[in-house]
This record gives sequence, structure tokens and C-alpha cells, in this order.
Amino acid sequence: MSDLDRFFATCLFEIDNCSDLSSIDAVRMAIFGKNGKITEIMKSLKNMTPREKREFGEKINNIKEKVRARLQEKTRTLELDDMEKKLSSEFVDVFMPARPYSPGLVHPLSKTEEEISGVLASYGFRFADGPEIESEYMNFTALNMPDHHPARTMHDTFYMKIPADKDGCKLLRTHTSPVQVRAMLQHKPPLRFFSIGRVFRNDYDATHTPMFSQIEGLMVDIDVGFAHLKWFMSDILKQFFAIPNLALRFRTSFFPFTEPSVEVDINYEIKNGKVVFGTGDKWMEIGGAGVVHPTVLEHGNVDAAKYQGIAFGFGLERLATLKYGVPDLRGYFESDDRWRKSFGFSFFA
Ligand code: FA5
Repeated sequence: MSDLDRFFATCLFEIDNCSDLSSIDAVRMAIFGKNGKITEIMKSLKNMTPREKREFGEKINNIKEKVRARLQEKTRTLELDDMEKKLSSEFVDVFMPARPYSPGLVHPLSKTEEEISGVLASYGFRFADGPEIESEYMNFTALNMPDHHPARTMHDTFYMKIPADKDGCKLLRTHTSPVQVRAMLQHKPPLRFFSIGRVFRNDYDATHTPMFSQIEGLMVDIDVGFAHLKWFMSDILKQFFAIPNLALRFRTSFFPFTEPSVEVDINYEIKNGKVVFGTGDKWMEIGGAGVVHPTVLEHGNVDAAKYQGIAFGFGLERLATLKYGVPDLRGYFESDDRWRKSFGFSFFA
């Protein structure tokens, strides 16, 4: 028996002895792989005469073809065996109950955002945006809070480790008021803009969270003043809460970027662990407002001798808390499914 005949017989023997798909793969590699037996055999060609090469080549090609066919046949048999084994050991229980399906719900903040945006848009306000990572200049200086102004301490925030430029260092904005200056720099008065976005402060308790959302409104015109602001805020809040005689409390306050300034409260009480607005003797502060300080108008390239501005900034979570009875602000950000089911809304409501 020649070496090639012996090789052929060994291949067939190894193939026939395979009992599963992984062993047939191993045999295939051992014969046809890059470092397999065929490659090894082909090396002997280099010492042969052309005639010997032709005869040897013909023989080896013949063997390769037969071995391949046997491999294919054996693989097919093993695949069928494998399938047979699976079919007899695994089964599908068609009576098994389906997994519970939990549909998505609209977050109360998204709902509040949509509703208050709709009210403001109906007054001709357009949306303006600003970055959450804001410059020190826009967040403070442009809003009449120069370096070392004591009001900066009230807005303690998170500063970025990014080198400072001409606008100072970068920080997580503490309010949406920088968008006032951005809107004034981009558009000529008269203007009516609103913005909604996330803001950040070093706060944490039932009514304060380190991240929360604000809605900011700005109107700049030649004849707007404090009376318009008061009427306007009452009107949009009555529409938002859908109560014509909603009780609001205006308290005098101080913001470096408005003069005069007020804070706005809405009355509420807690009934059965839920916040109920419009009744009771408690007051929840929802935001600040005022007549835009002339320095801020100038930083926005607006002629302060000709134009006046009115502005307000409300906490979006506080509006949602009052309207939808959410007791604790921290729940908004804890991603608890039970909370979502209690306070979420159907998409089709
Ligand atoms: C401001 O942020 C001013 N920029 C608002 C403003 C705009 C005044 C335009 C004048 C003109 P204040 O710090 O009071 O103001 O925040 C506004 C509202 O955000 C608060 O009334 C409250 O509703 C909400 N708020 C403040 N801090 C938190 C907090 N840590 N968590 C949740 N809501 C908060």
C-alpha cells in the first residue's frame, strides 16, 4: 500500500469515527487546514520530476475529492442526528402564559412641559435654547452678578475642569436665565421667547434636587412693565392649571437681574399623602420674576433707554407637583417603576 493509499484510508477511518459536529470539524481542520496533512503532503512535490508530479497531483486531487465528499456526507448525518436529539429533548409549551406587557407612559414632567409650552406658544412666544454647560459670564456676569457678587453663593454649582477663556470657566448652569441674554443677542426687539431646560444646583431635600428643570419667559418691548408681568403670569398659570380663580401670592424679592423682583407662590394642602393645589393654607414657591435690569438689556445689546423687559422663571417640577399631586420632588429622578405607574400618563390620554 502506497503512502497516499494509507493516507486516504486513515482519513476515511477518522471521518467515520466522528460522533458529533465538533469532532468532524476538528478532523476537517486536521486534513484540509492551513497546517493540515494535505499541506504537509504537498511539500514532497518539490523533490519530484515533472512526470512524477503529474501522476502524484492527479492521485492526490482524486483523494481530496473523495475525502471531501465523505466529510460532507458525515456532517449531514451528524447534523440530522443533532436535530433529532434536540427535537426529542426540547419542547415548546404553547400553553405557557405570555410575559406581562408593561406599556410606556408619559412622564409627568414631559406632560407639564408640553402643556406649559402650548400655553406660551398661544401668546406668541417662540422657543429659545441655551447650553447646559454654560460660561461663567452668561450664567452670572451678564445677569448683573459680577465676580464676588454675594448672589453667586446662592447658586452654588458644579464647575468643569476645562481651562477658562475670556468668558471665564465653564459650569453647569444654575438657571435658565442665561437664555434671556442669548435670545437678546440673537434677535432684535420686540421679542417674546421662552426656554425650557435642565439646571443644576448643590441642593437636596423633598422640595430641592441637584438637577431640576426651569421654564423661562422673556418679553422685550417699548411699553411693557411690571403690571403686564403680573397679569401675564396670572393668566398663563390659570390656563395651565385650568382654574379661572387660581389664588397666587406675589412676594417682593431680590434677583440681581430684575428690578423690581417678586417670587410667586400657589396655595396647596396635603390630602391623603397627595398634594392638592388651589385650597389649604400652605404656599409653594413656583418661581421668580421681575422687570429686566437695564444692565442685562445692555449685555444683550438692547437699548435700555428705549426698551423694557419682563421675565420670569418657574420650576417645572414644582408646577408638575402641584398639578399632578406628586408629593416628593426626588421621585422624578429615581426611575422607580411604581412611581412611573402612579404618576405617568397614557400616550392617548
Ligand atoms: C431663579 O432661578 C431665577 N433665574 C428666576 C427668575 C427668572 C427671576 C427671570 C426673575 C426673572 P430661583 O432660584 O428662585 O430663581 O428659582 C426659580 C424656581 O426654581 C424656584 O422658585 C423653584 O420653583 C425652582 N427651584 C429652585 N431650586 C430648586 C431645586 N433645587 N429643586 C427644584 N426646584 C428648584
